[in-house]
Amino acid sequence: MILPPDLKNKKTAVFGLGATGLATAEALASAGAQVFTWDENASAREKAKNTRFDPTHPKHWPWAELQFLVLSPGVPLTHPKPHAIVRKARAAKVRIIGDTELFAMAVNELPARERPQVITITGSNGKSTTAALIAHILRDTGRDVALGGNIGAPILSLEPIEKQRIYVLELSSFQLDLTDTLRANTAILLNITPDHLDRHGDMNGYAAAKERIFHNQTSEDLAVIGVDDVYSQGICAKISSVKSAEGARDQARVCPISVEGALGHGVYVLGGRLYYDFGDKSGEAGSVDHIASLTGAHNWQNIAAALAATSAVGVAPSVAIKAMERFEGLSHRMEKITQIGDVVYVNDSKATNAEAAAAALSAYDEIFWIAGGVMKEAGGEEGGLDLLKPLMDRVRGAYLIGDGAPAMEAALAGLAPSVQCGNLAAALARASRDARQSGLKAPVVLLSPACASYDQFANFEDRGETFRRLVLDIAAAAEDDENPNGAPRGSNGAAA
Ligand code: UMA
Ligand code: ADP
Repeated sequence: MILPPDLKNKKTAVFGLGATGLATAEALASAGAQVFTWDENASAREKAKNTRFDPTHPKHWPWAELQFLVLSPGVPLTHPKPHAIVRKARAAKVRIIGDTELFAMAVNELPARERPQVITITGSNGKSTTAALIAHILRDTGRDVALGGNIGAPILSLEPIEKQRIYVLELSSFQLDLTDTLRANTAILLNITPDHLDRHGDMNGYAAAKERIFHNQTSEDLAVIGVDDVYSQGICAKISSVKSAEGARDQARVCPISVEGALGHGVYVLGGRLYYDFGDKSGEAGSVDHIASLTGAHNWQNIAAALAATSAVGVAPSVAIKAMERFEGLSHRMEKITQIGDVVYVNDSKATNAEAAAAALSAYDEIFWIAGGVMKEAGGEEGGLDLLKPLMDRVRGAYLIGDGAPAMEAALAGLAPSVQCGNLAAALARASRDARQSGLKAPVVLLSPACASYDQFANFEDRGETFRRLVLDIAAAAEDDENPNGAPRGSNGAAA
């Protein structure tokens, strides 16, 4: 656990008792604070009842004495409108922070020589993959690493702060909005494409939240910035120009990354090969198009960022590439579940927006595509479907589910054969049958929804796990068909 600075006998409040809130309440109490908690959901409150965090309605909190209010990232800070608790805290002049800020306070109070290295990662897509990849490379090369943040483990639940430990933190735009003093030794912005616009108002608000990842950096620090989209390019240009215009100003070194063209300075991928130029050293790190867990050009962006970040803590590029070859990948991101006959089944449930689904659709040629759910606002056409239209020549069938199915079917009319299937089980059954009967050489049944999951599932993990279970049922049934008498099988899986 990471303890915030001493809070003995201080009063604090935590709103939201999910993963973040519970870990925060523990950490605050361990730092000596009295903690007032609340959650709007009765079952979340029930879980905390009769513990030392027994929830108290905010109307009974000692607002005049609160040091701060720790807000969970899922609670609206500004849009669609500030949550009532936010308005109440502002009226009472109580500082609103997130768990990331408590981590920052804990690091900032240490003398410079005792501070650990902090690597932060944000972006619309690729954050978890990049964070996990960096943690993997660093562990593979013998470093002590703590990985957490939006990827799942709440920041304050990580291993205590030690100088030699490297903290690799995935940060969402929600978490960035709730920290003011975090300084990353290396901060990474991968990309900015439409997502979470309901929470940030518009693209400018969303990009401004992402840009916060570079706040408080100094000339000793590194800003790694993807330059393949206009919003990230703008941020890169802004940070770089401050540096050149006001040479003396304390500003991070900038390392641009691209998978769309060569760069004079930075890290880029061309034709599946990774190149770097850090000023003091440059060269080719090696080929990256053979790493099975990092398929698709979008993953090259994650690879480039990981190379820049790990180089900054002394890992040689060629060593980093070798370590990447041993990366196993994350579940629900273009994860191959199995192959039945010629048909490959891929779980990309984490593709909750159009950009992520476009990345997956670009990676295969004969696709039986399962998509749909809750469409995201995309600052233009609903759900960002315009982006997907040029990829429909790869789609042999679109099997649509959930709330977004009618709109998706209308948008895809004439571009790909599509059918509304209602739920995932029905969509998978049809996609699987069509793929098997297609006679194509390498058909792929791909779950890459381009939508959020909460109309039919608890979250993207639940959707991905349901897909996995259903696919494995199909595999078992196929095996029974092949081997109806249950004859024993050899150790290689072939019928004995
Ligand atoms: N709650 C309220 N009122 C509200 C909103 C929420 O009372 O208006 C309560 C809920 O009833 C619930 C709790 O707050 O009990 C949930 O809090 P939360 O939504 O902030 O979720 P946590 O469980 O704390 O998880 C958060 C991140 N969730 C969000 O940002 C929505 C997790 O990222 C993260 O892994 C975790 O902290 C640890 O850092 C998830 C996510 O969906 C994976 N992130 C978004 C994304 O990746 O797109 C940003
Ligand atoms: P995040 O944590 O930002 O949501 P993930 O690494 O979990 O990112 O990947 C989410 C989805 O985006 C997956 O469907 C994955 O295939 C796709 N994806 C991963 N990296 C990128 C990238 N750099 N650009 C676009 N899409 C990506």
